[in-house]
Amino acid sequence: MKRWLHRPEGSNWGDFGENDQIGRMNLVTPDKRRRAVAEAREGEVFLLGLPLDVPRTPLFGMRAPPRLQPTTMGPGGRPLYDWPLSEIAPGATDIVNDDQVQLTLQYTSQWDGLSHYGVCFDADGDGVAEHVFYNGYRMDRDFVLAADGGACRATALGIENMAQTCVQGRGVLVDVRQAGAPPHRRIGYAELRGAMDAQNAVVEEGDFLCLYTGFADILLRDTSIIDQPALDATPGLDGSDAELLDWIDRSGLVAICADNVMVERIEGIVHCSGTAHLPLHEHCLLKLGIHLGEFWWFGEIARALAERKRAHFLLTAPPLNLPGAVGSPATPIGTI
Ligand code: UVW
Repeated sequence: MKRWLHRPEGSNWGDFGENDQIGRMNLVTPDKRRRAVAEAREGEVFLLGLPLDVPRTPLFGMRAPPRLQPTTMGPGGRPLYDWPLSEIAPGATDIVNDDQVQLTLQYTSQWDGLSHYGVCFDADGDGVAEHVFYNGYRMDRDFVLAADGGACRATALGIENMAQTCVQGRGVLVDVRQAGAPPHRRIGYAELRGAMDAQNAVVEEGDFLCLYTGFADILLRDTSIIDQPALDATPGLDGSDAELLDWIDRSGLVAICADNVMVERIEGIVHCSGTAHLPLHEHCLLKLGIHLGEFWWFGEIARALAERKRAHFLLTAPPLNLPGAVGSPATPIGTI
């Protein structure tokens, strides 16, 4: 079914099929995975995710740390911690703990799914802007939205579509800790290209670009200094740089994963008068179906790759296979 008449300028809607829900992940072919596996030369592994309960920035205060509780059983809601199985199997010696969690899916290391971010755009040409997402999926048709704050879900573009691809490919680490001029540390194409060339980092079709900004290192060291000046001092991609957006399009990269808050830099709350507040989100998630990874951690793998004068590694980073979710925690693994 064709769900749009006009697609946003510069978008690839329809190019992977009218019903496509994984965007650029289509470009991670078996050949690309074999090329990625060849980068696992030593078998050294690195965890590229932060703990899911790491104290984080006050930005997006609605995202709460995980709350763990035991599951319960029976009429009184008896917590199943230190639960002797002799209760159900007389004489048994086993003890069981069983738990559940209230989990904000985008609290720390995470994937933004393609249903996470959309824009107001007149895709059906009736003169009225709809709330649209990648490939023309729409808020009014492709989401269940409970008015009372009850159950919500994406019935298209849910994170389970990404999970089906298994999310394994070649990661390309680019250290941009020194890139971008203060005070705002914006990384446009020139800065990114300079860092890539200096580090022999080559991005080809099907690759996952991993940006090491140093933000997560600060977060792990001392969360009390993660205030606005600290946020300002760490670099982020400049979504207003047309050359950068054009390169992202032409490169064939499938995802951008960063260790900072939003991948891109924003200057607090600004009035945009008819344009997107998050232009890199718009370009990647909405127009091109490029997933964004945020709050990852590259400290150790970056050191190991730099020692070896390498930039490429095998990345394995599936999201939760949670149907209907718009994002997911990530526990990415890098193998060198
Ligand atoms: C928003 O887009 C609001 O958040 P995130 O940085 O998680 O994508």
